[in-house]
Amino acid sequence: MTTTPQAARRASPRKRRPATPTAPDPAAGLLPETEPVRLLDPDGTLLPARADYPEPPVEALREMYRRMVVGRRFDAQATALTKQGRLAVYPSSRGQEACQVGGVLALRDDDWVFPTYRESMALTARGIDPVEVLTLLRGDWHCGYDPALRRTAPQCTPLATQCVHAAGLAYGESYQGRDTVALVYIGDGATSEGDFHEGVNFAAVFKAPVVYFVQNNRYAISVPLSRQTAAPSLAYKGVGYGVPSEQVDGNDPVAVLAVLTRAVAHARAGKGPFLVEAHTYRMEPHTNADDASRYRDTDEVEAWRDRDPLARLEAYLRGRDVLDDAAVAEIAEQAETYAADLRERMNAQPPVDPLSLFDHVYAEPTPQLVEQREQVRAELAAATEEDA
Ligand SMILES: Cc1ncc(C[n+]2csc(CCOP(=O)(O)OP(=O)(O)O)c2C)c(N)n1
Ligand SMILES: [Mg+2]
Repeated sequence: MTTTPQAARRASPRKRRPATPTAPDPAAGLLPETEPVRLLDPDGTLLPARADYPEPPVEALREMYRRMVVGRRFDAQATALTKQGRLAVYPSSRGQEACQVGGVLALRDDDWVFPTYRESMALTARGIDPVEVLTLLRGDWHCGYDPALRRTAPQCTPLATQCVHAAGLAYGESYQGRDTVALVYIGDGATSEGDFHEGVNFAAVFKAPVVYFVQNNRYAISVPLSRQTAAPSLAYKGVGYGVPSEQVDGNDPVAVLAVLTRAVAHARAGKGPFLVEAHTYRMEPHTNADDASRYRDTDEVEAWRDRDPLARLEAYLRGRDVLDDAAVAEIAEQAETYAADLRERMNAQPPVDPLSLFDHVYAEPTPQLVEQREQVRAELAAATEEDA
C-alpha cells in the first residue's frame, strides 16, 4: 500500500523545532542615521541636546567661527587672484566653511590631513601660510609647504588617491604604537573611484585609524549627485566594508564638529576607520574656469544661501551672548588684514628655476630624467641667447 507524502505527514505529528535565538544584526552600529545629524536649525536655534553627539565647548565654536570668517575672506581673495593672473586656477570652497574648518579642528596638531585641491581653506585654517598653500595652484611643481612638518599631505588632484595614501600612513603609525589619526577630505564624485573603495577596505581590514570625510557638495564638476550614485546616501558605502558611518548636515558647524570629534575618537581608540558624509553645497563654480550656470539654476543656489553655515553659527553665538558687534567687527578686521597680506605677497613674483623640477623625482635620477633635464637646460640656454 502506498501513502502520499501528505498522508505520511498527517500520520506522524510534526515535531516542534526548538526556538532559535535571533542572530545579532551583523550591520548593527555600522549604518548611519536615516537623516543627517543636525544640532542647529538653519536660523541658529539650538535643537534638543543629544547624548551621542554632545555639543562642543563654546570656546571651540567661537574659534571655529573666527577661522570660518578668515577662511571665507581668504577664499574670496584667492578667487580674485585668478582674475589678476596671479593664480593659474582656484577651486573655491565658499559654502563649505563648516566642513573645511571642522575637519581640522577635530584633529590634534600631530594628526594627519589628506586634502584635495578644494581644501585650501582647511589648510590655512590649520595654520599653514596661505602663500605656501597657494604655491601649487600658482603653477609650481611642488606643494609649497613641508608635508612632514605640517602633517598635511600635498593637495591631491587625482581623485581619491589620497584615500589609499592615508590608509597606509595611518596603518604605519598605529603599527609603530602611535595613536595618530589621519583625516581624508574627499568629494562626492570621488567616492565612485576605485581608490576610495580600496583605501576604505584596506583601512577596515587592518583597523587603520582613518576618518574618511566626504563633503557631498552635490556636484562633481557638472555631474549631479543623482548621476553619481544610487545609494541611499554616500555614508551607506561604509557598511559594505564593515566601516561605521554617519551623515551630518554639513552646513551646521556645531553638528559637523560634534560628529567629526566622535569619528576621530573612534579611530584614535583603535576601532578602525570611520566614514562621515557631510551634506553641503559648493556656492561657486567648480573652479574659476567653470561656468556653473550651464548645469544648475540660480533658484537652487539661492535656496542654499539660506543655509549659510557662517550666518548660522554667528546667530547661535550671538544668541548665547559669546559674540557681539565688537567681536564680529574685530574678526572681520583680522580677515581683511590676512587678505591684504596675502595679496601683497602674491603680487611679488618669486624667481623660479625650471631645472629644479627634476631635483626631487628620485633620489638617484634615471637616465631618462638626466636626458630630459639636459634637454630643458639646452632649450633655456638657447632662449636666453635669443633674448640677448
Ligand atoms: C582620477 C581623476 N579623474 C578625473 C579627474 C577630473 N576631475 C577633477 S575634479 C573632478 C570632480 C570631482 O568631484 P567631487 O569628488 O565631487 O569633488 P568636488 O570638486 O565637488 O569638491 C573631476 C572629475 C581627476 N582629477 N582625477
Ligand atoms: Mg562634489
